[in-house]
Amino acid sequence: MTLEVGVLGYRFMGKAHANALARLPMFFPDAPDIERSVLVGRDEAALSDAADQLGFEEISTDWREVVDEVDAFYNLGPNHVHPEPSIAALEAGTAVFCEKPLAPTLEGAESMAEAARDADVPAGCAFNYRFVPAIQYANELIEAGELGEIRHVRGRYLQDWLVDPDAPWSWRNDEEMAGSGALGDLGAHTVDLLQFLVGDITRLSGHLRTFVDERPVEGSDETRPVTVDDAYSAQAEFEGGVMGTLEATRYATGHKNDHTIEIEGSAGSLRFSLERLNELEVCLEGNRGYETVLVTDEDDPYLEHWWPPGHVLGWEHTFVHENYEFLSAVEAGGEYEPSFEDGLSAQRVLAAIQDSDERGEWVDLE
Ligand code: SOE
Repeated sequence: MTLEVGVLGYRFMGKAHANALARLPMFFPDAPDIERSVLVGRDEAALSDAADQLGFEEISTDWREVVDEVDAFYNLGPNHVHPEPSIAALEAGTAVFCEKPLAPTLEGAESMAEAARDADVPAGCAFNYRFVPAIQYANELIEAGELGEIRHVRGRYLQDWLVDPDAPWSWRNDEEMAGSGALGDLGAHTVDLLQFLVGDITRLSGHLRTFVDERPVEGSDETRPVTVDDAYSAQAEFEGGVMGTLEATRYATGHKNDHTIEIEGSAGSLRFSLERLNELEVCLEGNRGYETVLVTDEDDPYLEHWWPPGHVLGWEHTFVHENYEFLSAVEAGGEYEPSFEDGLSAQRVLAAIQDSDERGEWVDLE
């Protein structure tokens, strides 16, 4: 069986997923056969160039024509485009893979999760960082009880692309289109990773801040308002009383894409940094401090598909791994995680952080 894949979006995420789809037959021979069938966008000329470059057979400027024609629909557009086409695809019985955050608003995410519950096909939220081999290894250590009882978690995601007040306005600065700023764009990753590794957040206190209120529109004299946060921080309690702190910003000068996770338990601890994604720092019982484990052995998660030990992987491989799992679930008619339910769970946390910031008090999650 060949799975026909339709992809909405051809910029950053469109390229990351198209690259993954192209790598699958080369490196994951047991992955389902796929066809990069149709690329969806609005600007016909740009779309046509992108389709040639990314290896798609056809283009369409109307997602309505595509959602029930393909076996899997990838929604890689800006956040405000996530709900409607994804719900339409699920209602047509087409599997959906949607970028994070699941939606700009909690209501949007709830409708998407409801459509996913009613559908008989996988609905995945593309939290690609779960598929870093070192993160999968960290999860194995935690599940095997190597850290003992977990007490503390810390997650921070630091970028600096908005430090310059003249950096141009984009949809990522707009509440209608993005929902939130650093919170949804970066915080969604941290929330998902920590909930994946440690368990659900049960209550939290959040803080948001916008540092620059308007930005220039590229190629014009106009400026537009920034209506989302530039940074957030939160204190959170996880299931079992685990204490957590989370933060993200687009103003951390010198930090390009710096996502770090730290977890300490009664028997051991671990640290992960996306900037050194082939490594996991671990301190296990009996250790006097941390040791750095290179997670590139053949028996490490996904590594048998790639290069000999020590021949490191990069950011793009996380997309190959998630596409492999998602498309395998589509072919088998099975479950895929992270699902829309996981996307909704992260969205509830994002909404609670906003709510807490507005109310100036701790907020409980149900
Ligand atoms: C931009 O801030 C961005 O590309 C995010 O949208 C991605 O989700 C993250 O992985 C890297 O940074």
